[in-house]
Amino acid sequence: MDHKKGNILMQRYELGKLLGQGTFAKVYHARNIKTGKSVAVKVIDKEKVMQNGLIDQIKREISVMKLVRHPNVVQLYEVMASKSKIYFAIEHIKGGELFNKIAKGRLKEEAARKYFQQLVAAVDFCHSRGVYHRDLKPENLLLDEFGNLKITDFGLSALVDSKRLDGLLHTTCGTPAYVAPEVIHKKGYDGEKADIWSCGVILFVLLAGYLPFSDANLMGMYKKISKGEFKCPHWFPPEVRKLLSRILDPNPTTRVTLAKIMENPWFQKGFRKIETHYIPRSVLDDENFFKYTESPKSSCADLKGLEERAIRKSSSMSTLKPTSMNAFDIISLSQGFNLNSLFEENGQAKKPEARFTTKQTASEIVSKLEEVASTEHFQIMQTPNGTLRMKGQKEGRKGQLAINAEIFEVAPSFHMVEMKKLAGDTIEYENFCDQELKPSLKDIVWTWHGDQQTTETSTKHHP
Ligand code: ISQ
Repeated sequence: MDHKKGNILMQRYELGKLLGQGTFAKVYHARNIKTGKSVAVKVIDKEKVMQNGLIDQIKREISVMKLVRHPNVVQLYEVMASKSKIYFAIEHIKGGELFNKIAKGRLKEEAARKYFQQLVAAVDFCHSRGVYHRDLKPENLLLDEFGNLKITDFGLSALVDSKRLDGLLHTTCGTPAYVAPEVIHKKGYDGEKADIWSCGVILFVLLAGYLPFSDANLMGMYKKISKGEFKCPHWFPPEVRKLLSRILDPNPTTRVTLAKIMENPWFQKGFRKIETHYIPRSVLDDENFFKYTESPKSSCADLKGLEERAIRKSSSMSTLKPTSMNAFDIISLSQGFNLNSLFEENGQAKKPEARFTTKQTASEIVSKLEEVASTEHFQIMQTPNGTLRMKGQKEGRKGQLAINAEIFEVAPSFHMVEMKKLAGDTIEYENFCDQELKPSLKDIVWTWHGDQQTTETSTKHHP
């Protein structure tokens, strides 16, 4: 195994015992050599991922885990890759699976409520970020040393799900007991409603010590799930029975929402909403951006100095703040750790957005973009979420071209600018980028990323 040479991974982590094993991944305990900190390292076989057409799902896991930082969600610290493997360094959770607790018997009402509150709060947070788990079950719920719940396997579970649920063929991979009826019926489902259903099954299991939908055979179980046919044991309090009947509603459109669950008096008892301290990149896309100008603390010593920073100054557009990048973002984007070879479809790499790195300050970048916009007859404006929007004045084949430019701070004197087409014709956009934008920006660009030809040309100028 190339990753276990002398048990040292990437000269950074000393690999220890196997913590768990799934179809596509193994999870090891590991120790950061420099800091001594424990992490869990998830090792994914690239070959297997390729063969099974799971590239998109791995990409999803990366982007999903990047978006969610919540005290009840296992955090992804960094991603590494070798020729044949992808490695995720993940927050190490010491208390084991919640599943092991239930295996010893049902929980007391107070304990069940606490886990349910943490589960619902974390799922609600993820949903507010547009992230759905789709495979919530006790095996994916870990406990930390303080007895707090941590949800693991965001994204990866989604891929296992979609593979599993093609009929009854893949049931050996896991149980459908936590899966919503509309997911089983493959009707095309709402991830939010499906997760709510799974939370209901989990609540039942915590309080009962057994599953709400079970049968001697799988078909029987599916039938019960489809009808929402379950019986509460005599010790379930009436409020819980009522709540469960609203959650385990087989009709996703009438199923209760998370907001309503959180308003429920049984749920509310002793519930303290946790303030989230980590500011994921996605938060910068809404009005909350303006609330977060302080550097949030890093939870991982490795990431010190690379964790999110915000800068506040920009000359021409006074409120524009570049989005900060964390170590994970940098690693994902840097050439040395480039996962692009993994992200190929039918041997053809997908064309990513245009990105360039620059040693200019944010205000210099903005000034340059303003200058380019004016010479190329583009209108330029700053959006409320802190990005720049360039809008062509000419009517193209598919309307006016609109481009978004987001500035990320890598280090105080090093920025990355990500350009994305928002509207208009793709060919016109690409022509504009190649023929106008790139030549106009050549004075400030250190290197272009994501476009092989231009990258090669500009790397010649690297210092
Ligand atoms: C973190 N800590 C312990 C075990 C784990 C298993 C899977 C994913 C993350 C983990």
